Amino acid sequence: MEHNNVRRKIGILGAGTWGIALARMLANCGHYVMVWSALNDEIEQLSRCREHKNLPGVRIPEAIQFTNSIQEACISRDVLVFAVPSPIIRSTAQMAKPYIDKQIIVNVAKGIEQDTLYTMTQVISSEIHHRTPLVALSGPTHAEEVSKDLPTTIVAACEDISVAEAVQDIFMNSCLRVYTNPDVQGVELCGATKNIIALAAGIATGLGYGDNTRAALITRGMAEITRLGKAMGCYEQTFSGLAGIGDLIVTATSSHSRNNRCGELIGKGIPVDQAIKQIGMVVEGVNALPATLQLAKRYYVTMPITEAVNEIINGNRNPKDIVAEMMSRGKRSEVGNWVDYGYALPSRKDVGMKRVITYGTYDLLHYGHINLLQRAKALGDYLIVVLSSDEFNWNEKHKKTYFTYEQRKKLLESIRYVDLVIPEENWQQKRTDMHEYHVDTFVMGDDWKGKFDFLKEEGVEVVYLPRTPEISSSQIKHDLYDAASVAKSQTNHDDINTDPGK
Ligand code: C2G
Repeated sequence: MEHNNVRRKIGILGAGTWGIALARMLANCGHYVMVWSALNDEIEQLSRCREHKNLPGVRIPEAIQFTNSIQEACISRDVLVFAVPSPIIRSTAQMAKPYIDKQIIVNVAKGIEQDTLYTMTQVISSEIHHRTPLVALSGPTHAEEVSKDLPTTIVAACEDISVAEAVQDIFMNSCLRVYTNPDVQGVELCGATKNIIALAAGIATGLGYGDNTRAALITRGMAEITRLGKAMGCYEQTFSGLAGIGDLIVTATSSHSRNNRCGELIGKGIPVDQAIKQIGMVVEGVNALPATLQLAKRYYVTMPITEAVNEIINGNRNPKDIVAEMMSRGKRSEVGNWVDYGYALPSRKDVGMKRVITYGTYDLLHYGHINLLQRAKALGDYLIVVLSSDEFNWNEKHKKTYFTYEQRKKLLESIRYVDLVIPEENWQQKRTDMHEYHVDTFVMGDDWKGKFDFLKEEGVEVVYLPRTPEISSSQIKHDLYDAASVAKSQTNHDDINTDPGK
């Protein structure tokens, strides 16, 4: 196997299929590789037989050392690769912590921790507090094919490009092409959530559906993962890259994929726990469901395929019923905001794009406002904010805003959820606004609950969303005033104390 002449000492934590496939590749590149597992029998068997049960016919190089001592696997290594299943990443990091100092830490486990909602590098970092940023290594990489040296690509994601490039140098060879990416969170989010879509694809196959359905699930599945990633601040390009659509394609279309195979068994009517048992290996898509749904809720993102898989995995719904329900969902535009593409649609009824409107002063913009705007946008495809003019605020609301209308407008237009900002000049304009802007849904915080129900007569949905209780523009002004008063009295006090006349 051709590679550059970098020789490194590498510890692989985890002797599963992927850990062994990586160990074999790295050893064949001349690196010094030691593999650790907590399972003594597994270590003994691998060391003696030099073959992994899930990689039949693949010879494990004699040069690879095996150990059940995590200290031996970590000490004096240049690189440590976390290759254990996602549920034991945290405990493995706790065991390795005493023996970690300058090693580059690479994570290849794919998952999101429930409750903390941490990605795997975040879980490891929360345990070891490493000085060097961690690397997520993820992409369309079936271990079975890597172990046969079939051409493969992968992404080394790290916030520090020099560390990502160091890992690129170590792992790259004539069979594995490594790309770098600074978007660690996006790469790891893809790695975890694509397994859920692969479960869905397998379920569809098990139900007897064909390639069309699988292609639809892959495409719309990637769309919902991308929506979540963008809401979390990830790079959109990551999702159309190797770790995103690349890994989803390979996982959702291949018999190598445990998630795909497990889904197929479930689609054929085998109970979930029996299907997982029959696969005999960790089905990461099942592990990723709770955390992904928690993330979707936190970021107010709809993920219909993920929600459907969750319903099936938790045995609440029959797969066939769910597919029928998904096929009869409300009409949608695939691209969301046609207006962004230069289209001014005369009516929303024809194309199913939902237009949402909300009103407010939005002075001293704060996260309570952002929460409202984020949730309002999640109710449709296009969000119009009708912003109180300076005159309307002064004459009608008796508010003197800190920022002018133009300044407040500029702030709102910079928010990704906001598509259009127009002036609110009087209380009466709402009825005509509903028609002039082809509104489907009117949204306000629930401090206005009931006040605008009359707009239902204009054919729009009226939604009141819970306010963010602890923050308001007036609270900010109040707190700042108090702080200024305390500072002023402190200065006066100091002046008195240092007054030479005293
Ligand atoms: N909001 C919120 N949570 C907060 C503060 C505000 O959800 N902590 C919501 C409000 O309920 C409102 C929007 O953010 O839906 C804008 O709030 P304001 O700027 O205070 O708007 P307001 O002065 O209520 O003007 O015609 C309607 C008026 O223009 C609304």
